[in-house]
Amino acid sequence: MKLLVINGPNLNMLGIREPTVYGKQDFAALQDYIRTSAAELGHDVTLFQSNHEGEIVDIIQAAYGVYDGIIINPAAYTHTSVAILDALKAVGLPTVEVHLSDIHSREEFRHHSYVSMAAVKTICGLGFEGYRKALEYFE
Ligand code: CA2
Repeated sequence: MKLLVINGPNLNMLGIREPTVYGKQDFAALQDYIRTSAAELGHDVTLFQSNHEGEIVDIIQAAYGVYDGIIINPAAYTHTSVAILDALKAVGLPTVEVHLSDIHSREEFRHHSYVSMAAVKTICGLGFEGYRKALEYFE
C-alpha cells in the first residue's frame, strides 16, 4: 500500500536527550527502521517530519486521493491540535497513531489525544517497533 508517515515536532531531536523515555537511537535511525520495515512488508512509504502544525495540516490535506493510509506520531500536537484532528477527519484516510512512549503512564497532560478520535488504532510504548506494528495494520 502507499502510505504516508508523518512525524511531528521535536522527533527530529531523538537520541539527543531523554534516552530513558525515547531511546538512544536518533531520528535518522528511526527513518531507516521505518523504510526497512515498509520494504519488508511490501509497502511504498513517504516519510515527512515537521515542527509546524500548519505544515502537518497541509501534508494531510495533500494526501487525499494520493495515499491509502496515514501513520502519524503527532508528538506534542497529539495533546493540543484540533486542526490536525480536523484535517484527518476531512481526508478520511485510515490513520494509525503511534507514540514511542506510553503516553498514559506519563504526565496527565499527555493522557488525552485529539488525534485518537480520528485514528483506527493507537499504538504507544513500543518504541520504534510501534511504527512496524502500524505498517502491519495496513497489510
Ligand atoms: O511518545 C511519543 O512518541 C510522543 O509523541 C513524543 C513527543 C511527546 O510530546 C508526546 O507526548 C509523546 C515528543 C517528541 C520528541 O521529544 C523529544 C524530547 C527530548 C529529546 C528528544 C525528543
